[in-house]
Amino acid sequence: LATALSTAGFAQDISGKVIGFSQIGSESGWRAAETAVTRQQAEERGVDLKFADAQQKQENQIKAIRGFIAQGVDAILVAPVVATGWDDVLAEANEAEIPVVLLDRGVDAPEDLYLTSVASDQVEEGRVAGQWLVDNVGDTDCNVVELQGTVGSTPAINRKQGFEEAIAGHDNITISQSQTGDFTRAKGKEVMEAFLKSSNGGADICAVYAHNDDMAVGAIQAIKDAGLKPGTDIKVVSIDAVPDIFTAIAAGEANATVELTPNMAGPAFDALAAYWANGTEPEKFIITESKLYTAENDPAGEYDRRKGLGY
Ligand code: GYE
Repeated sequence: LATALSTAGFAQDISGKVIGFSQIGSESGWRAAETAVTRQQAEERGVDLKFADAQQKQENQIKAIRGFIAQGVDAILVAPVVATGWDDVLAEANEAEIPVVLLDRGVDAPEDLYLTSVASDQVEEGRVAGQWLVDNVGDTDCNVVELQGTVGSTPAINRKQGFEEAIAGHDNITISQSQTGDFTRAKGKEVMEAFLKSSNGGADICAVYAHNDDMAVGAIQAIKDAGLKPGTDIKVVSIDAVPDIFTAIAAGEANATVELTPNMAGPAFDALAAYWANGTEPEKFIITESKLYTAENDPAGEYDRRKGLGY
């Protein structure tokens, strides 16, 4: 079978490899799907996946990675919760000659300390979301409230930057309030409630930009509780493309989302397979696609399609 797969142009056989995965936690629907897809990809390839849930804490991730090094795993996948503070533990893996692949978030560390990074272009995601707003508010004045992701994480930093780039030069669009909702539904709702209170009950808010769909779903609930119509009175644009946002889009309660695939492990395993087979160094950054979805893209169909993708 392995030969058949490689002659067909698929990845080389990596069955029997032991690979540690330090996952952040399960703060969002997207992350839960990423975990499910990673397990599925590992199983299909006969990889023995050692899974460690860090419950949102970098110290737990560092501990897990040190544990993987001590066990002598063949490779380590890590979704780094924040960007900084990884140099030492990555150097330890490097020293032990264990390749490390970053999944879905980046780090502020020398590039030679990891084999490759599989992630979306998060600045581009912010730009796509911002451009959607630019294209949909016309010349009217628009105060945007922003729900940021986890403080210090690359998706929060980059999605903010990309959105700001897209609205730059459009003086009618202003970010009036911006705060972290930690990528969770509960926090998104709570912060949105505070935004609504300090914005004339929401009358002064034209749109909410959430760094992920879960926070947008929380915000939608807060907007409804305040007696306003999400999607109409307050536009809602976010990132991830999880099933629940398609339900909201279908109901007219959310306007747009930017998709990133939960299958970051597939390209990671492919890169490791090629590296082990013949020493091929992968690209340092393997970038997945960022696609915009609105009510025009068959939200009900997209919901169904995602339900088959590990969500
Ligand atoms: O968009 C969000 C999650 O790091 C790209 O983390 C990932 C982000 C994703 O919690 O929902």
